Amino acid sequence: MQCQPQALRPTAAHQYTRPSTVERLRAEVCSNGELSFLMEAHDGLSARIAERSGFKGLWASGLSIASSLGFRDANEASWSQLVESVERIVDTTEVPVLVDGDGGFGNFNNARLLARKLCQAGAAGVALEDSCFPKMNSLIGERHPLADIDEFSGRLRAVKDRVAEHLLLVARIEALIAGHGLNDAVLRAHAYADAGADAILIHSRERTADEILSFVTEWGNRLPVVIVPTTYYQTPVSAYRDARISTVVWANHSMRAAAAAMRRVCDSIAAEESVASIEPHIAPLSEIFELLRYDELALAEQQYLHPR
Ligand code: SPV
Ligand code: MG
Repeated sequence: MQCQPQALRPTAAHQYTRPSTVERLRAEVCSNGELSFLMEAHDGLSARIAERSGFKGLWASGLSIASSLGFRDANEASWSQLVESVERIVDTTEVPVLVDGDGGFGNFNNARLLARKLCQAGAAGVALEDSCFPKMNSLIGERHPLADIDEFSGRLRAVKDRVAEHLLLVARIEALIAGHGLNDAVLRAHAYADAGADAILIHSRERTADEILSFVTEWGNRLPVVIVPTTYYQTPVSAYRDARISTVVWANHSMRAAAAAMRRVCDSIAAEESVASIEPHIAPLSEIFELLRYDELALAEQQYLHPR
C-alpha cells in the first residue's frame, strides 16, 4: 500500500490547489545551484516561528523532538511519538517538513512502516541514517556502530518501494562520525544512490568543514548534498555555495535557544519570587495569540457559531 501525498488528502480545501509538499521540498533540497536552508522545529510553536522567519522548509530534528519530550536522542522516543510530533509540526505550518527518521527504528520493515506513517502525517521527506538500533546522537560519545552497507541499502529500497515519489528520501551517512574515513563515506554514498536515495546527507562533528568539503569534492554531486553544520558553525555559508552543496540544516538552534531562555527566566523568577522583572524579556501573550491565529478562530465563530 502506498500512502497518499498530502496534497490529495481530503483534509483542507487549500491542500488541493497548492503543489504537494514533497515537490516543494524537492525544489528546496534538490534544486541545482541555489543553497537552501532548513530550520529545526520540534513542535507546533517552533515550526510556526521558523516559518514566520521566512524559512522555506523545516527539519523535524530527532534530537530536538526527543529533548522537548524529555528523552535522550538514543531512540528513547518511539516511532509513534516521533510521528505525533511531526503531525503537530505539519499541521501548524505550510512549508515542507523533512523528518529526521534516525535509522528507521529497526530493519527495513520498521523503516518502511515509519515512512508510510510519516507520509500519512503529511511529512514531505525523511532522512534515514546508516546507524544501528538503538542509535546514539552523533555529537556525543564514541558508540556509533555503522549498519552494513547492503542491509542499509535494503532499508532505503524498502522505503522507496513503499512511499515512492510521495516522500523525499535522504540517505544520511555516519561514516565520518564513526571514524571510518572518507573512502567509506563515498562508497556508502554511491551504494545509497543506487538504492534510490534522492539526496545524501553527510554528517561530521569536526570543528571545521574540511572533511565535508573533501567529501563533496570526491562525490562530485551525483546526488544533491545536505549538511548539518552544528559543530563547524564558524564556516561561512559562502563556502557551501562555492562547493555547490544543496542544503544546510540548522538542526537544533530553536530548541537550544528555548532551553537557554527558559533557564534564565526560571532562575530569575525563583530568585526574585516575582515575574515583574522578566516581563519585558519574554514574548507578550499577544504575540502567542497572533502566532497561533486566534483571529482566525474569532472570524470562524462569526461564520459558523453566530451566523447573521
Ligand atoms: C538531529 O537534529 O537530531 C540530528 C543532527 O540528527 S545531530 O544532532 O547532529 O545528529
Ligand atoms: Mg537526529
